[in-house]
Amino acid sequence: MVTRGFTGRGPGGDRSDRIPPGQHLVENFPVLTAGPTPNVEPSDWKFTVKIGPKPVKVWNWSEFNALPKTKVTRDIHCVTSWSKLDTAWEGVLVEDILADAGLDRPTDFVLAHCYDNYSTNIPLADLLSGKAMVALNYAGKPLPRDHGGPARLLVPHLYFWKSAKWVNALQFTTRDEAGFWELRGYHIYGDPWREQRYTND
Ligand SMILES: Nc1nc2c(c(=O)[nH]1)N[C@H]1C(S)=C(S)[C@@H](COP(=O)(O)O)O[C@H]1N2
Ligand SMILES: [Mo]
Repeated sequence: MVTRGFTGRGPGGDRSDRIPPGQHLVENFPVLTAGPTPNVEPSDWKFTVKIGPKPVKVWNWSEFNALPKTKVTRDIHCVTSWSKLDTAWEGVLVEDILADAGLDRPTDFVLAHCYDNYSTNIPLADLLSGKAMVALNYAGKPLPRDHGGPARLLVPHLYFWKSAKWVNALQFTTRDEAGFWELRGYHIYGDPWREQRYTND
C-alpha cells in the first residue's frame, strides 16, 4: 500500500512539491552579480519604458513610487541550483507601469535593461497578470543594494537571472532578443520546472 502525502514532508508542510528538478533549498539569500555592484541613489534613479529605440515614458523615484504598489510572496529559483521559498516583495506590477504609460501590448517581447549594463529578455505575457513587478522592497525593507536596490525586476516563475537588478528600462522589441546570459549559453526562456538552464535544454 502506498500512503500518499507522507514523503519528505516536515512539520512546516509540503515543500518538496515547490522545489523544481535539480534545485535545493537555501535559507540564506545568496548574491549573484556578473560584475561590480552599481551605486544608484534614489535621487539619481530613472526608469524608462521604450518601444524599440523610442522612449515612451520616464519616471523619477518619487513619480515611480506614486504608482500603485502590490505585495507578493513567491518562491525563487536560481540556475546555480538554489531555491528560496516564501520571499516577500513589494513593488509596482508591470501592468500598472504600462497603464501609467498608456500602453497596452505594443509588441510581444521585452528586454529589461540595468544600470550595470546587464540585460535579460522576457516575453510580455510573462510580465503581465500579476506575474512580475519592479520590486522596491524586500522583507518589509527597502531593497538592499546588493540585491538590486533601489529597484529590480522580479519574475519569480522563471530562473532568477531573469529578475534584473538595478533595472532602469523595459524595452519592447518585435523579436525575442537575447540578453546578457541568454547570449552566453543560457536558455532563451528559462522555466525552472522544465529545467531550461542552457540554450539547448
Ligand atoms: N543587473 C543585474 N541583474 C542581475 C544579475 C546581474 O549580474 N546584474 N544577475 C542575475 C542572476 S544570475 C541572478 S541568480 C540574480 C541574483 O539575484 P540576487 O543577487 O538578489 O540573489 O540576479 C540576476 N539579475
Ligand atoms: Mo543566477
